[in-house]
Amino acid sequence: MAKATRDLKTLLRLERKILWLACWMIDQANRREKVDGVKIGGHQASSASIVSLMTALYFDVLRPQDRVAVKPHASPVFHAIQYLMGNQKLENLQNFRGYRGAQSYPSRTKDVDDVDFSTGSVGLGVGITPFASLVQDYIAAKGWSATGEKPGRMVALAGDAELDEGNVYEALQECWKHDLRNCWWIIDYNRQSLDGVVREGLCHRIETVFRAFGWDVVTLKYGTLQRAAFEEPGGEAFREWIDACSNQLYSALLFQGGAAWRKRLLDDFEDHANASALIESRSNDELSELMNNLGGHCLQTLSETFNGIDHDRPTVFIAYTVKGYRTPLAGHKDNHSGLMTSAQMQAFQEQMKVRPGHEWEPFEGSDGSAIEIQAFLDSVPFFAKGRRRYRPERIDIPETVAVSPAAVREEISTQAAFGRILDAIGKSDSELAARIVTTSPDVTVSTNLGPWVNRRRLFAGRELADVFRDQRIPSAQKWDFSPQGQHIELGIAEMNLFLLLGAAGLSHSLFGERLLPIGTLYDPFVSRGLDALNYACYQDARFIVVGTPSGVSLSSEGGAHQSIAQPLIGMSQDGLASFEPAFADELAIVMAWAFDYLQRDGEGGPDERTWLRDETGGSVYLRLSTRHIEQPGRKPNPNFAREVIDGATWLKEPGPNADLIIAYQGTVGTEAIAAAGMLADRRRDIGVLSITSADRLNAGWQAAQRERVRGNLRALSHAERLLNKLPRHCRIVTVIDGHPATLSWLGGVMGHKTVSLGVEHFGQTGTVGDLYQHYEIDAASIAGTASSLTSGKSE
Ligand SMILES: Cc1ncc(C[n+]2csc(CCOP(=O)(O)OP(=O)(O)O)c2C)c(N)n1
Ligand SMILES: [Mg+2]
Repeated sequence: MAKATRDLKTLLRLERKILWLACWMIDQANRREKVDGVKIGGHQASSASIVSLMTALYFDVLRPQDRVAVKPHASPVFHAIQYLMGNQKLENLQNFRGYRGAQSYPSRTKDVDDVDFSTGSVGLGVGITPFASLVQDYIAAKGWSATGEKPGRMVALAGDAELDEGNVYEALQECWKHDLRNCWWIIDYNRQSLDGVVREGLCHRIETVFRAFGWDVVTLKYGTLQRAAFEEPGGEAFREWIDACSNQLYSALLFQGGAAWRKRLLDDFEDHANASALIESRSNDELSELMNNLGGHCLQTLSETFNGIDHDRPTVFIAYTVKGYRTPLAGHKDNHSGLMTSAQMQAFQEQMKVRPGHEWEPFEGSDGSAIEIQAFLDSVPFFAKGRRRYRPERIDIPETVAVSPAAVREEISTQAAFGRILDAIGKSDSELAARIVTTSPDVTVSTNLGPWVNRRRLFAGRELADVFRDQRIPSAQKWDFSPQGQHIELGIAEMNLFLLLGAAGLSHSLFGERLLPIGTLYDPFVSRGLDALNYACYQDARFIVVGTPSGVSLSSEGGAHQSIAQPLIGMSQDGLASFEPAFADELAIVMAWAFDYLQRDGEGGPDERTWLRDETGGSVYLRLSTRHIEQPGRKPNPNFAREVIDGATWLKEPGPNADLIIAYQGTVGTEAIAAAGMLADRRRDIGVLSITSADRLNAGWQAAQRERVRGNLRALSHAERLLNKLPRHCRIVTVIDGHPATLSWLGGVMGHKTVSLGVEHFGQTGTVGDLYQHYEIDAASIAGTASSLTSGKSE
C-alpha cells in the first residue's frame, strides 16, 4: 500500500527551485571569463532530466542511513539541494566548476556537502552501490553497528547510458551470488546519451537482464496526468500511440512542443474520433504538459512508488524522463552539452518567476511562504542527522606483525611470506585479525590467501558447509561459508574486486565500522580493474591490494601474465603507496606499516624527514613475486625498518670511492647482488641499493625539491640522503622486473649517469633463468652493463 507523499505542493515548489538553481549555476559558470580559452561546460539537460527524481528522493523518500551515488552530470542538482538545506555555500555554487568551487561531478573528497559516493566515470557509481550493500551486510553479520541504525538502502541514480558499461553487469552477476539486499538502481531513462538517442526497446532488455538476476523491476512510465487521460474515451488508443512511438520521434516532438504534438497526434488519430477529441480538448500548453508527464517527472507517482517499497529485495526503477525537461533544450538529440542561450535563459528566468538580481535566493519565485517551505526543509528526514560521516577509533597493530616470517637463508617468495604473515595474524585473537576482510577474484588459493581463509573462513549471509570436507575428500582448502567468515570470494571480474575494495575501504566513514580490506589478484590484471582502482583511490577508500605473481619472474605461468607497467601504475596512482619488497623481512615491516597507514586521516603537512604526506594516510599496493629466493642475513642497522618504509636501504653500503652502485627493486635483487659479487674484485667500493618503494622514494624527492623552491633550503629527501655521498663520477645501474623507467629517475637526483635495465617487451614463456637472460636483467647482463659504463666504453 503506497504511503502518502509528505507535502506534494511543497515538493513541486522545491522541484522548480532546484531546476532553476541547477540551470542558473551552469549558466553563470559559463559566463565567467574563460581565462584559458577552454570551455567550462556543465549539463543543463542532464540535470533537468533528474530534478524530479532527486526532489522526490531527497525530500520525501531517503533516510539518513541511505547512501546515494548520483549520476555525474546531476552534480548541479545535488549541490542545489544541499544549498537549499544549508549544507553548501553560495560562493561554491557561484564558483561551480571553478578552482575549489562545487565540483563538476559530485566528489566525496573535494566537495563539502556530504557526497556519499563520488561519480564521474560512468558506471562506477552505479557499480559500487551493491558492494556497499554487501559491506553493510558483512558488518551486520559480525554484530557490529556503530550507528545503531537499520540497514540503509544503497541507491544509484543512473543515466540510462551508464548501462552500456560492462562493469554494471559484472556487478549484477556478482552481487546475485551474495544475496544482494537493500540496493536500488534508479535509471533516469531519458533515452538519450551523449551523442544521441538510444536504441528502441532497450527497456525490455534491461528488464529481462535484471529479472534474470533476481531483481524487482519497477517501470515508471506514465505520470498521473497521462494515467488519467488513459481513462478518458480514446485513452486506450492514446496509450497505444505513446507505447508505439519511437524514442527519436518522442524526443523530437518534446523539443518542438505543443503545436507539433497536436499536428502529429491528430494526423495519426485521423480515424479515431475519441482519441482526436482527447487531443482537441487540450490547449497546446496542456498537450505539451501531458506529453511531458512521464513517470520520472511525476512527483506523486515517484513518491508513492518509492515509499511503497516495503521489502529489501534489490530493485531497479526504470523512470521515463525527458532530457532537458521544462527547458528549451528538452528532447533535442544534441542537448547533452547544450547550454541555454542568453535569450533562452532570460525567458526561462521569467517562466520561473525569478527577479533579476535575486537569482541565488533560495525561495525566490516560489508561490508558497518562505516560512512554510523552511519549516518543511527543517523536517526532511534524510537531513535530520546532519553530515553522515563517521570516524571510528583506530585498530591497534601488534608489533609482532612486523616480525619476519622467514629465517635467514631460507628460500621463500614474497607471496608465500605474505601468506605466512596473514596466517600468523589469523591465528591470533587480536582486534586487527577481526577487522581484516580479504577478497580475491577467483585467485584466493593461487595468491596464497588459502591459510588465512582456512582459519577465518568464507563470508556468506547463511551457513554453507564444505561438501568436500563433509565427504572426507582430502583438500588443503576448508571452504565453508558463514556469517562470521572473513573472506569474500569473488568471481573473476577485477572491476568487482576494486569496487568491493572501494566500498569496504570506505566502511569506517560510511558505516562507522572500520575494516582493513585486503584484495589479491594477479599483477597484470590490475590493468583490468584500473579505472575502478582509480575510482576507489579518488574516494579515499582505504585498502591493501596485492598484485602477485608479477613481472617475468612468474616464469612458466605464461607470457600473457607478465606485468610490465604495474610499477609505474603504482607510482603514478594518487592515494596509493606502492611497495615491491624483495625479501620477507621487508614485507613484514611494510605490512605492519600499511595496516596503520590505512587508518590515518591527519591533515598536517609533509613529514620533514621524508617530505611524504604520511599523516593523511592512504591505500597500499604490494607487488609480490612467486619466485623463491634465499633470504639475506643483515648487518645490524637500527634504521632498517624506517628505511624500508621510506623506500630504500643499502643492502651493501658503497665505499667512499664507489664508481658504481646497483639499485634494484623487487625479486631481481638476487641478480643485482650476484652482479655486484661478479664485479667485486675489480670494484671494491660498489654499493647495492635495495629499493622497496620507488613510489615513496620518488614522491619524497619531488616534494623536497618543491620545498626548496619555496625557500626551505634544508629540505632533503631520503633519496638525496642516500645518493649525495656518492662521488660525482659514480655510475648507477638500476634493475627491476618491470618497466625500466620506474627507477631511471634516480640519475636525476644527484646527477649521476644512470643506465636502467628492466622489461619493455613481454610475452615469452620460459624459466626464470631463460627470461632474465632474454630480457637482460640477469646477473651477467647487469655486470656487463656496469662494466661497459664504468670502463668508459659507452662514453
Ligand atoms: C567512463 C566514461 N566514459 C565516457 C564519459 C563521457 N560521458 C559523460 S556522460 C556520457 C553519456 C551519459 O548519458 P546518460 O548516462 O544517459 O546520462 P544523461 O546525461 O542522458 O542523463 C558520456 C559518454 C564518462 N563520463 N565516463
Ligand atoms: Mg540518458
